[in-house]
Amino acid sequence: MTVMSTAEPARPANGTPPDNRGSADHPAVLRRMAERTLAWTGPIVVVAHVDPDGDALGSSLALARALRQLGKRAVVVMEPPRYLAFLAEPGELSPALDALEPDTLVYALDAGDPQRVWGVPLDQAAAVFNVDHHGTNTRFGDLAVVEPSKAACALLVKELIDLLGAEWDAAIATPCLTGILTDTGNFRHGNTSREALETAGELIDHGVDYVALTDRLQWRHPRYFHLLGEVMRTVRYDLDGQLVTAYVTEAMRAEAGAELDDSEDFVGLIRNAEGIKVAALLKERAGSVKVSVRARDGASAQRICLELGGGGHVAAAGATVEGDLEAARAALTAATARELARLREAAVADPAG
Ligand SMILES: [Mn+2]
Repeated sequence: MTVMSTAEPARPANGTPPDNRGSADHPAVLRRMAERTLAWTGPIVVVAHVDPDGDALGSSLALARALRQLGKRAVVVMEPPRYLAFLAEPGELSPALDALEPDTLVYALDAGDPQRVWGVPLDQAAAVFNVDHHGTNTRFGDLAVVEPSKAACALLVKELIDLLGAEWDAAIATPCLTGILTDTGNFRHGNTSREALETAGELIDHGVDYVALTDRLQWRHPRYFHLLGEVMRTVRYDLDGQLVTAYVTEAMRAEAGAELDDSEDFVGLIRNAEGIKVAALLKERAGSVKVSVRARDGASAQRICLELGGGGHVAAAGATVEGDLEAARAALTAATARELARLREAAVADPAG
């Protein structure tokens, strides 16, 4: 959901609208991916973006489990946050790899560019297959399927697993549904589609314990709620109440405990502030600030974050800004002001729209 500010030549320049169109040939490319995967005799490594979320982990686990069922040597390389770790079996996830075995196929899921991919030296891969739903994806890899219209990468993985011919069971369907649930905010965000709901229904038919899954996904560490209290104390409104921000300092996180890495939730909470168009959580990290942005009512989190050197979706995006919290908030506020001005101009140009 969020994107590093690492310089990336293939990324659209600041101010250039990202390409949010899908590739018309996506079913054909997915078929080609499935064919090449079924013929692959070497190891297969499944990875996703840094700071993995439910879609990153869920998509990866579902695909790797399907591949192993088909007799492939497949492993997920990932360190998930604490609240998602229950999805993986003990020992199922590999720590970061310094080197790849010869003839390794790497699946990069839910990751917009090679710098976002966590845990493998991509340049050592015999082939890289890129499956993603971020409009800012650079279309890297030997084969790339990028569909920004998909609510979750897990929806593309669902299609891919069908094409691979794996037999669906609860172990594969549960992480796949997790990706859909978490990227749609439990079917509440604007990306919730008929496809997302229908696919969820299909996955539930494969044996997912839906009530247990949604309940478990919302569990948080007892100390999380103390951190939540601290962060909510920092809530501030700017731009005539249209921008709400809150922040997490390194000191707050240190006090709460290093294993408490669940603060991505907080931006979803302040997004519910009445009257706002843009919500942002600023997370202080050594020398930089990670900014998670949510937008509604036609405002684009993606445009704001592209301006800050990041990327993502229209409704949810992120960036990493160099400097301290105040500098990051100033840059965010300026970018948001420009985005709100763009919206007002668009409304004047097309009052009906
Ligand atoms: Mn995703």
